[in-house]
Amino acid sequence: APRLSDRITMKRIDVSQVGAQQVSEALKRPSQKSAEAILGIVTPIISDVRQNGDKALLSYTHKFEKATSLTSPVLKAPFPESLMQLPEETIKAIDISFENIRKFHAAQKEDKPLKVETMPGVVCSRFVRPIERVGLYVPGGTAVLPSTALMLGVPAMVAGCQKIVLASPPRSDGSITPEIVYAAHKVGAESIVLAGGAQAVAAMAYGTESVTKVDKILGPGNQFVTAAKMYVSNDTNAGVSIDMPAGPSEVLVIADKDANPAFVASDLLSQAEHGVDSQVILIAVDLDAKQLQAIEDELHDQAMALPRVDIVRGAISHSVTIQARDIDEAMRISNDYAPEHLILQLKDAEAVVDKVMNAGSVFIGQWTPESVGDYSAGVNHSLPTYGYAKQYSGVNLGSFVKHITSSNLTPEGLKNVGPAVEQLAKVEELIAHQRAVSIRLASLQK
Ligand code: HSO
Ligand code: ZN
Repeated sequence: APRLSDRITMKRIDVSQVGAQQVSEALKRPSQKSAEAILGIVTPIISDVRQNGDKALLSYTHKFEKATSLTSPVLKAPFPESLMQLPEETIKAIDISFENIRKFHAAQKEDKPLKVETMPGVVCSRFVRPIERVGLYVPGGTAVLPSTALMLGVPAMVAGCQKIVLASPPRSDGSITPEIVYAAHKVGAESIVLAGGAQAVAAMAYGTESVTKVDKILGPGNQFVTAAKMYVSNDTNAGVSIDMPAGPSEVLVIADKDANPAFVASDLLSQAEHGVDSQVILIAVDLDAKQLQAIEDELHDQAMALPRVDIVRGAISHSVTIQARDIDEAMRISNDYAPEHLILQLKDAEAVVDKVMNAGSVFIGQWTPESVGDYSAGVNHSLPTYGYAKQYSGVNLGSFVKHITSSNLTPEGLKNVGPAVEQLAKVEELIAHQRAVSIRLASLQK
């Protein structure tokens, strides 16, 4: 166990002194429990909720959340005013954040369908429709996260999803944080499922007597929630999809000589305080020993003053400072790591954005801490972790819609494209396909 006085410091690696192998070794994410072990735990819970509905769901909430007084697992809208009593400043903060998130996600709307005439008389188009019912998982655990309710709920509202179901584990007295109820109210959620973990995911995937079955489940969560989301999305009986695989949160800060050591340290710590499994990476571009020391001193001093210093210690123990020679080297390492959050504390940060290939969300320049994006700037904070920024986008308006395509041909269009279809159908020996064209072309000949 760490002593209170133990220095909070990240290990250092100098790229010019070690091989590429060692750099990537140092950037390994903290390993996760094996998928099978977790699945072994969540599978019986999922089956139980699927078979026994509300009764099973409630019993898990009694057991895991200790909320033994809870008698109904669902709160239906309209939510009573008494459940969203909040200080004026909190309401104001939620309202401002709500509005910025709404603006940014509304701007992601495609205002008119895409339409292309691929050949004369052959018109292809693509249009958007909202996913009808969505389930938004808002984690409980060591911190209450009303911001996550906004990050998931606002785009669902903007997309026009008809049923927004929010799930979050209740407190041990069976109640739900008023901030979350207020956020649910603002986004027009139809209900709040008072449950967490695999049981909440199962309830939304299959539906119960009182929980609405949804078409897609989104939101971060611990390994049990993630495993349950993976499980139900693979079960064709559920007919449900998910946003993305989720792992512990992480940040990568790239700082040069221009960066303010106190700012850099504060950004590293705001990620480190999320959880002992969080990872924070600093890439120091051409900093000398004195500058590195200044950041490390700040990190220690600021960390010691934090209420969550014990969590910070855990996170920092598997975090690292990498000394790079120049921006290009730093960006190569960053793109390879594919951070959930990338903070550029660089002299000309904006010019470096072009070099970003893999990242969930980028924070540009010294006046842009990650916290602004976590809460209020307007960008989404539900982002790909664990290297999945290589192939996934963060939650956005597109996460709540599907695209439908259509084709529309005139007789001329069928004459133009028909022969190609007939020939390919012949090659595939699918004669009904061929006939569907030839029968029409023949009728045009008459
Ligand atoms: N940084 C977290 C989001 C969050 N921060 C919520 C504060 N509250 C993961 O992106
Ligand atoms: Zn955060």
